[in-house]
Amino acid sequence: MYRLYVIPGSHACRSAMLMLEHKQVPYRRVDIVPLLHPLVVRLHGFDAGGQTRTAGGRRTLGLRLGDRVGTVPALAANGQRISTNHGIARFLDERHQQPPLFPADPERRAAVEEAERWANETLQMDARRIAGAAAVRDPVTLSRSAKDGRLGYLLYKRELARRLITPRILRGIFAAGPASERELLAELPAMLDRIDAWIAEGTLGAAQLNAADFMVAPSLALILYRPDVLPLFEGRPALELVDRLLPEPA
Ligand SMILES: N[C@@H](CCC(=O)N[C@@H](CS)C(=O)NCC(=O)O)C(=O)O
Repeated sequence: MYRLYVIPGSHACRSAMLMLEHKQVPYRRVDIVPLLHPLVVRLHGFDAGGQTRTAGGRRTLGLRLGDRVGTVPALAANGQRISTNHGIARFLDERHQQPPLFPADPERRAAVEEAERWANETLQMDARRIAGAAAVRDPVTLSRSAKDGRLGYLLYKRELARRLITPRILRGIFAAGPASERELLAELPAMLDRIDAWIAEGTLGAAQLNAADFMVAPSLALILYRPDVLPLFEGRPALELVDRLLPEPA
């Protein structure tokens, strides 16, 4: 059986979980303690798939280390080791053709790949930094709201660990903080407009979901751990997409 290495509550990891569930491929989820995850996946034979992540245009030491050592999600599949959602999506589509993660029509596939690329390179990091800025500014409130939600608890089960460790990770590795928060929040409506436009043209949120849907929805779900941003989402197709894939727990 496949094994998927994740850290709890990670939006990036939830993308891979959604893709495996879409394919109805049985898998065992292996939770790693956050911060140890680059090392643990490395010891299991993974690398970081050659990515070069940036946060606000910066390659922090943490990002450089992670890109050298390993990232999650990481999929172990009968002796093969597949890193990154980009790799996992393509591996799954090759091995398990139905239902597909990418449209067969080349033009539609290119549109989905463009949305997937933006979700991977821009939205995934911005989502961390938007939620992260709130954690840095007010660790007590965010550690409480991160107790559960669309992605489950975020990173650490214990509130004290969420309060003490999470803001340090977000500030140190992902350069989250007050200066970038203003900028990112100002850009958020335009980001949501972009997603709504993709939904309107059928690239996202169609009857047949695709890899880009599974990349976009978890990042929006992470942003929504901040209740103050909800008014920006209200009435938008982007919110319907998150509600469809990752409903708020009752
Ligand atoms: N964009 C990649 C990267 C995923 C990613 O950045 N994962 C984070 C956890 S949410 C990670 O493993 N970080 C390790 C580090 O930065 O050291 C993907 O979607 O697979």
